[in-house]
Amino acid sequence: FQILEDFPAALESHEQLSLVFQPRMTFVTGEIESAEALLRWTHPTLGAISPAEFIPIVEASCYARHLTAWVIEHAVRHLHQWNRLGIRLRLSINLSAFNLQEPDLFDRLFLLLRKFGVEAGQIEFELTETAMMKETERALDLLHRLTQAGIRLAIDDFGTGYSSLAYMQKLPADVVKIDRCFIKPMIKGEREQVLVRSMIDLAHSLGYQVVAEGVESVELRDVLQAQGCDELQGYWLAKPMPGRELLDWLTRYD
Ligand code: G
Ligand code: G
Ligand code: MN
Ligand code: NA
Repeated sequence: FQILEDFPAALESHEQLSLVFQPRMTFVTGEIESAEALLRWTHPTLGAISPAEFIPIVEASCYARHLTAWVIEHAVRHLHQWNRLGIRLRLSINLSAFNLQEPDLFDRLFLLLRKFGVEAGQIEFELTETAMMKETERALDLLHRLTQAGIRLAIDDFGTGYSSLAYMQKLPADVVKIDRCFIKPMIKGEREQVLVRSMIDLAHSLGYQVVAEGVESVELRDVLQAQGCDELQGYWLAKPMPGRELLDWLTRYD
């Protein structure tokens, strides 16, 4: 089995690829305002293939733009359905550095938004620091056009990549997602907590909202709330789930 040989068929099939959604909670209100869309691949003979395995391979290939186009289209279709049910959510979509080089990503996105009656503010793109720092004129230009058009940008896996603080100041992002490798160790002690508190303060002072990723316990939730973190995502709140389950989950959550 070779990922790049089988992926084109997955793109064409209506059964193999799917999205799951992991909700995000706002601390001050307790409300669920957004969810992260995550891609899943169920191979016809091999079953579930780990995204950590196939996504990096597909992303480094000529299918990177097809993968992202598939995810964006299906995310927008879900938002359209939920809007019609009166459920207003924002979806976070992961992009890779390669996607920032696509000349038509912006136009295709806005065609879809118009077609499905979804507002720009209902879309957030997540990019790792390293992807954002691939500072080509074209990438920066796209990021600026997206934010000016009302799309939100999040810096994903914050703290794990190549981050230049000088450069961070220039990025047109709205949100910083602190990577779960900083969150989990906070149960160990003071130093680990001070580190995260400093990251939150730094992000706030640069004007970003802060999301903590990988929150798995109520103890961590309490510490992060006391530290002034804005939003939380993680197994303590909910695991990623299919769209139908998310609707049931939201009803129970209310
Ligand atoms: O879904 P899971 O948490 O197992 O994801 C594993 C990795 O795959 C994460 O780094 C996540 O960001 C990435 N990932 C999941 N879905 C997508 C997607 O639609 N596009 C891209 N580029 N990455 C994704
Ligand atoms: O790189 P990115 O942040 O996009 O990765 C998202 C991945 O993190 C998804 O694969 C999701 O399944 C995983 N994830 C989400 N919440 C938790 C959590 O609380 N603990 C762990 N270990 N993984 C999580
Ligand atoms: Mn992400
Ligand atoms: Na992340």
